[in-house]
Amino acid sequence: MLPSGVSSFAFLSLAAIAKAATVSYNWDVTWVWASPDGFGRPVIGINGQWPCPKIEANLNDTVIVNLNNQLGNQTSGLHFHGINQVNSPEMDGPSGVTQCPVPPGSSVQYQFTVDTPGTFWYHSHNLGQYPDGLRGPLIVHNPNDPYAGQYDEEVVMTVSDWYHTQSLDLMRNMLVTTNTRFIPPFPDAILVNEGQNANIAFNKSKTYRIRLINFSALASAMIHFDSHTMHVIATDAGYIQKESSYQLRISAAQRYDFLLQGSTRDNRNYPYLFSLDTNRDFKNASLGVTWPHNYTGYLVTDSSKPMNTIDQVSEWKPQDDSHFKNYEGQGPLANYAQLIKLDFKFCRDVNGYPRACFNNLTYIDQKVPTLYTAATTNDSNTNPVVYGQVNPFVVKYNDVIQIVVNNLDAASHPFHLHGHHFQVLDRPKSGTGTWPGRDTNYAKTPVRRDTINVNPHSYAVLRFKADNPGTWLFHCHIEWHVEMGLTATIIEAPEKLQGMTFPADHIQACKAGGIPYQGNAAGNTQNFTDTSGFITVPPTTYEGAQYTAPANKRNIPGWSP
Ligand SMILES: *[C@@H]1O[C@H](CO)[C@@H](O)[C@H](O)[C@H]1NC(C)=O
Ligand SMILES: *[C@@H]1O[C@H](CO)[C@@H](O)[C@H](O)[C@H]1NC(C)=O
Ligand SMILES: *[C@@H]1O[C@H](CO)[C@@H](O)[C@H](O)[C@H]1NC(C)=O
Ligand SMILES: *[C@@H]1O[C@H](CO)[C@@H](O)[C@H](O)[C@H]1NC(C)=O
Ligand SMILES: *[C@@H]1O[C@H](CO)[C@@H](O)[C@H](O)[C@H]1NC(C)=O
Ligand SMILES: *[C@@H]1O[C@H](CO)[C@@H](O)[C@H](O)[C@H]1NC(C)=O
Ligand SMILES: *[C@@H]1O[C@H](CO)[C@@H](O)[C@H](O)[C@H]1NC(C)=O
Ligand SMILES: *[C@@H]1O[C@H](CO)[C@@H](O)[C@H](O)[C@H]1NC(C)=O
Ligand SMILES: *[C@@H]1O[C@H](CO)[C@@H](O)[C@H](O)[C@H]1NC(C)=O
Ligand SMILES: [Cu+2]
Repeated sequence: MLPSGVSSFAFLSLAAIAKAATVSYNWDVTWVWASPDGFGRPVIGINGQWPCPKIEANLNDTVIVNLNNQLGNQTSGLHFHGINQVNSPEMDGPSGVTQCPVPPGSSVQYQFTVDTPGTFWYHSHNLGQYPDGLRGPLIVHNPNDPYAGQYDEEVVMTVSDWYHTQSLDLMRNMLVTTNTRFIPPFPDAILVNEGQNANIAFNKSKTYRIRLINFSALASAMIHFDSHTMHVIATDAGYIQKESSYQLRISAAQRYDFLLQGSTRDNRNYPYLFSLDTNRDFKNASLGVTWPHNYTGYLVTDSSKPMNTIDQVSEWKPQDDSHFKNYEGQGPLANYAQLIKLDFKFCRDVNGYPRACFNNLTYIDQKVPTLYTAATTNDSNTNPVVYGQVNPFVVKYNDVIQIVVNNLDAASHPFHLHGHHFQVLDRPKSGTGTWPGRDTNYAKTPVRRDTINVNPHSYAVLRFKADNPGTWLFHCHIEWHVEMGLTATIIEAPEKLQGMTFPADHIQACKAGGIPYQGNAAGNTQNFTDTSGFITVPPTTYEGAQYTAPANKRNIPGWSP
């Protein structure tokens, strides 16, 4: 995309006069050997390379990704995190929701318009696959950026937890009846820019726009730059009124755009510190708070000078991101028509396996992808029964919806909504208890995000307008909790989804995997409310929460059910 040697600034200026274009990527999903922290292991890459490439486009461009699954022994797929897929809900990507998992040897094309500028990412939304490496940045440049002129260059930084064991094995070890305390896998390392050598060439007479993305499966990161204040300008992909932060905490899947202004005080190389937060609640000292994985990188102003000072903070006290203000000064969406209250806690299924529940129900993947059910069940598609136990909530077109998440757990969890950037009306501190049921004292100019960290024993109040027909997941973005079923599905404006059609290659992926793509959750095309054949108990063997290999596919090389 961006030829090397051309600065991002030049790219932006050109973009201002360019008209909407199509950017295309031809990607084979492949196994690659990599050792980002010195420990070698197979990772999932693209076209034989890892880290995965960046997608880069201008506002209103069309992005096309031709995906061919060359893994040989696992299904795949891609989700474009934060892209709302207006008029293209079938391109959202989660397996079992908006498409069938792509079997080895099959291809699908993703095509969508990028109608919101900002910092996004893409990742597999199939099996517990992205912690194995299938993830990358997705940047949408804005020719009319309100902060243009306030920075000279752009830098994309990613941070993530990292595991030495492949996800499938981690998942199988986690989903056992003896895991009575719902313990997730703990990371072996922290990666910055998919490695551990992420110094930034820093010209102290310039200002940099840092686009920070958290690729984590579990951990959040704390961030601090020695002697430099972060001037935050966007959260996820929502512009905010510029605010100075000394420390930030970025949860899995969140993004921050901030400006770092060079300091001309001296010619030091300045360290910065990322600390992985694997604590249940870092604010609660009685829980034994530790910071086992740190990364120190440098803003390098002069590479001949030493890089040996370690950045340290006496205490992590990150800025409260729920107090940021949206750029336009918009108030909360008024007069909400529907309240979706989600009480989250861990739970066990009838076989004693560890699960996560909303309102005492865990998400159970069905036979037919939810969007395909919405499209093919005539006007029964407004009846939540036809979707099975995917925790469906049917909402009406153009209604304002309020989601309340009560986190009854002792750890914080980052919740993500597909298809929308919601307003964060309230997100009180840990230990506050459940939502009191009153709509008072909300943010006056609420921040817009697509992922919000909900504090332990506390809650969050979110609003969005149901103006984007589709089937959109609302889930915890800790990948291990997704696989435990911490997911609900918003069935948005189903009356507008009736009869919608799907690209032939997407249907072909279903056929190749032996998966039904019409009718209710069990594929019944005659009697939509007949629930026989629905999956009502989570599987007891882990073959990927989103995919059960049909019997006739189990002999593909390397597949070990
Ligand atoms: C992008 O598309 C929207 C909606 O069609 C339009 O209002 C806007 O001006 C476009 N922006 C650019 C930079 O092309
Ligand atoms: C740093 O930026 C200034 C202002 O743009 C420029 O004059 C100078 O040459 C740059 N220094 C280096 C080492 O690139
Ligand atoms: C990324 O998000 C995860 C999950 O919330 C968190 O544990 C981790 O610390 C974050 N990483 C960074 C560098 O903020
Ligand atoms: C990581 O950094 C934090 C904050 O400076 C510090 O408290 C902690 O001891 C460090 N951890 C390790 C393993 O060095
Ligand atoms: C979940 O189950 C508990 C215990 O059986 C019950 O007290 C609670 O009301 C249930 N919650 C919902 C939302 O149904
Ligand atoms: C801190 O953790 C302890 C032990 O789990 C718990 O009893 C207490 O309520 C927590 N405090 C807050 C403010 O959440
Ligand atoms: C669904 O609608 C189609 C088109 O109107 C019709 O042919 C079909 O019989 C209907 N199916 C059921 C089960 O009602
Ligand atoms: C559809 O299935 C439901 C549930 O099994 C049953 O009650 C109903 O009678 C069936 N409708 C028809 C038309 O067969
Ligand atoms: C799939 O193949 C890769 C690369 O050979 C291997 O590392 C991985 O363990 C295999 N996975 C399964 C489930 O067989
Ligand atoms: Cu979670």
